[in-house]
Amino acid sequence: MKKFCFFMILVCLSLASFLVSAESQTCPADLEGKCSDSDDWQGEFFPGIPQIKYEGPSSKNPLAYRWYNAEEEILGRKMKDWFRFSVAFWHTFRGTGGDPFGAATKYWPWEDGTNSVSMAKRRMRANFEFLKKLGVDWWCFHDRDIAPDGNTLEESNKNLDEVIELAKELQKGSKIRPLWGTAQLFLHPRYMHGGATSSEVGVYAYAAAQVKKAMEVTHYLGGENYVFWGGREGYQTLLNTDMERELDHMARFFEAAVAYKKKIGFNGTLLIEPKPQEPTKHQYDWDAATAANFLRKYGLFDEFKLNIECNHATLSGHTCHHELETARINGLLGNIDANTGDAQTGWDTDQFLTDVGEATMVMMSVIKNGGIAPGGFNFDAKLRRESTDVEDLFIAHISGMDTVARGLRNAAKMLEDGRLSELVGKRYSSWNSELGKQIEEGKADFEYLEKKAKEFGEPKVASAKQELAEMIFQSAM
Ligand code: XUL
Ligand code: CO
Repeated sequence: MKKFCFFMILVCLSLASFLVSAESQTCPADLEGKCSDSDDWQGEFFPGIPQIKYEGPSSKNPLAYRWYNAEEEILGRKMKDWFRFSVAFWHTFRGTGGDPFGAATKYWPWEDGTNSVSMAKRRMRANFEFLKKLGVDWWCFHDRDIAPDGNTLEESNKNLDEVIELAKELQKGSKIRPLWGTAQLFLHPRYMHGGATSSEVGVYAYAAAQVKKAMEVTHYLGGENYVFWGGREGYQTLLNTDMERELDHMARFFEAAVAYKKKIGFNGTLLIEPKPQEPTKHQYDWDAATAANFLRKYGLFDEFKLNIECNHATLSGHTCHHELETARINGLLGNIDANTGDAQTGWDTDQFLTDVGEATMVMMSVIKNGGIAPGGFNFDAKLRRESTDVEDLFIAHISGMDTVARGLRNAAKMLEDGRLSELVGKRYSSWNSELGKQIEEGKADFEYLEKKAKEFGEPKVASAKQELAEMIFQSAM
């Protein structure tokens, strides 16, 4: 009986997968499978979608920008240069809508249900059409998103080379380049204990070989940055972990990456992307301050910057604004993975940023930083599981771009208005005194301060004016 039940489950599962693959097609839906014989189909992937244009705030067209006007100058710089928007290949072209409880919900018409090299090439063509229609010049990738893993390192590299050659050809005559590339060191079971921090030396070597290749191809495509996100660089329990040794290994790994970057003449910025946990219980690049301390300890401070992701910020108990400011005041703000989390959900939901207040604070940091080039705004964000139309991919990016564009306009308005910086200046005005100057210049020891305290008597303490600060902030929205 048990055997029969198991057999029936198998039958049902294969029937279900047949139904699923019967739904997927190999070229756009409106061609009704006419291009299904071609391995490397080269038609239009988004036939119903026009070039996305700026139509202004009153437009009701979901396939138009309301706030993002690429060529318009804000604070002396074109909007497109403030943002340097990028599409994340892994979410937009590899996201399936699957979650730990449910199967994939997205069956893009160009997918044939395989992870073949020809499918990878078709996706790459779709990526370039998507970027062009959106008017975005950058995209980001992991090595294994864009090309299938092989049985050996050599085979994986060969697959990658084939897809990279196509990307090189497709970017000809356009400004499209990778904003950054990275190596996927978290999906394959070999990385279950980490890559650079694995307890197995062979895994460390394999991870190094993978990063070496990913850096080479990023450089070959004219990529501007290279990212390290250590999703499995951390621990599940300290009882079985030599944390000091693992952190030393991670530093050696980064040193080798710096040396190799210089050797191949890659001038892109190396970026560490902090995240506190998920998938690992504790990740070593917990937040911006932890990553900065790591870089300082190991003498790597001048070789790296940080890629701040807003949803990672909230997972570490901070706001995105806090993480951006921590990176900025340490001279480490290099790139933004522009997304947001869900206040009720509590994990890395990677949603498109749609909160104008949050976006305004993000842009306050970016303006103070003088921009983030050669970094940019990478939409490390995905459609919700229930959004399944091809046009949703466009709508989501347009909405995310418009949100930060509104943020930029608001932040600029606030700067020109001047009341907020006046409030902050006033709050610290006691520090403009002679004593304040002496302290800030390191010329006031404890004995001198005690003398001053006695001289002044009980100090006056002024209001922090938090509500007024919020009122001014609101009036710029
Ligand atoms: C995971 C995450 C990654 C990195 C690149 O949370 O953000 O996709 O951005 O590896
Ligand atoms: Co990210």
